[in-house]
Amino acid sequence: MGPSTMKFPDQFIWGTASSSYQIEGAFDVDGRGVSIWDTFSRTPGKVQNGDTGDLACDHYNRFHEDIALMKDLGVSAYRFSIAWPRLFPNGDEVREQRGFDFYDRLIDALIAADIEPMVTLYHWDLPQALEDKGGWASREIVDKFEHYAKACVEAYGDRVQNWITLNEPWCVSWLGYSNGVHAPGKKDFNLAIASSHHTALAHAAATRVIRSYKPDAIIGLTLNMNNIHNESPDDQEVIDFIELNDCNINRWWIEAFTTGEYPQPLVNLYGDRLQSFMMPGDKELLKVKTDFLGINFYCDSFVRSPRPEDKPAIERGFMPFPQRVDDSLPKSLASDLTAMGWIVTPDGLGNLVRRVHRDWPEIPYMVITENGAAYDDVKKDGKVQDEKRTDYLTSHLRSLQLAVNEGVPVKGYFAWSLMDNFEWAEGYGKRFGIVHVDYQTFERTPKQSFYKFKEIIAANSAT
Ligand code: PNW
Repeated sequence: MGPSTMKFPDQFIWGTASSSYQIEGAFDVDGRGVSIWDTFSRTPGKVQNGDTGDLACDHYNRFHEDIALMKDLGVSAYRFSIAWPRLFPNGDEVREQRGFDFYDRLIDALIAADIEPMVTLYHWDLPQALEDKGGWASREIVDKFEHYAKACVEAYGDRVQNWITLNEPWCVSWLGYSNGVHAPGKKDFNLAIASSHHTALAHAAATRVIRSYKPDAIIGLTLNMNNIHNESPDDQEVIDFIELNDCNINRWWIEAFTTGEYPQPLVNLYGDRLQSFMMPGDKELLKVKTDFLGINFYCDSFVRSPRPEDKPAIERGFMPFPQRVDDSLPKSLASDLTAMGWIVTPDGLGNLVRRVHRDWPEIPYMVITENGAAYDDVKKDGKVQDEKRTDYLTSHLRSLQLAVNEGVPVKGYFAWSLMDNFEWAEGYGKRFGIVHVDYQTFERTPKQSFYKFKEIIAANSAT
């Protein structure tokens, strides 16, 4: 069987993924409130080139065209997120009906195109008014999120079966509140610990409220995960460091919803700082039946005996992620980086889903909710020959397919991303799309990787 005829199970879900702030634009349309990314991107020095999501891909006005692209691609599902500030501009209980109506139109158009909507409730665009009250570092957020989740399931639950509560709570907590490279740009270890706890509680609360309104809903949590390799296996410091970071990135939210408890090494490290945010009964609140785990996979990490400049991060129990290019990387990997400076480790995807299945057999199944790569594409004669992205996608799919064939329960794969978009702190300079976007004209041009992905999907679709 050749690479283009990789065989996945007949029911396998093929999709593409996006998020509201990264593609919608229309920042001041139909009563949308201000989000933390509006504020952050307007703060000088926070986003490359001073880019903002004001216009982004203008998906708000062009979603029919984008659905037509997905139709051509042949996907059976689309993962997108709802912008909380469109529905509740001030983060309180005052609804903006025009915001609700937008997602009604989007969902109806997807269903009419026979594309299953998979809704992420939170992909980082928190109403600024809620950040002003402490955001994810304040426990109040849990009730606010539950209220928002309830409004969403009431509005869309008749048509949307698949729900993801939060996208990458690790990034929300550690990039947003500890190292400050993402909105709201805070740099406070304690706030990140608080956010790690409140996002876990919020997942559980939202899951319960969605299920109470829609008992047959399929509800998951999406985490960014990776395999962390030890390049200095004899160094106890490295062994400990990797364990802490595995707890921080991979285990924290999974163990919260499967057991109601956090990994012991981090409970020990955080000590009273964590206990001050915990309340009696939290164990029962954290544990919640979760139908699937969404995994966003970009690359593995490699660690070796730390250099002096890594020490401060290590003392905070926090590893730079994904691993920077430095002398810890095996040479063969360091030579072939994506435009993000990230390494390419296709075997990691198969190994990661094997690990999740082995360590948490109680998780019913996984979905790869993001996987992809940024490269400096060149558009020439109306074409984008993105060889490297094409190789990235096919090699990761091959790795995934081996694991699936061994019986590891993975039910779907969503490429990140349908189109080039606002890549957070990197602005528009980093392109992850399988469709090229011209930010002057908003013209969409499918890249070579789009046609390759289309071929793989077609070869795997029951006829
Ligand atoms: C994910 N990091 O984010 C997000 O879910 C997407 O919105 C994003 O566009 C995509 O990956 C590509 O970056 C991450 O620096 C962003 O550690 C940054 C990091 C990890 C994940």
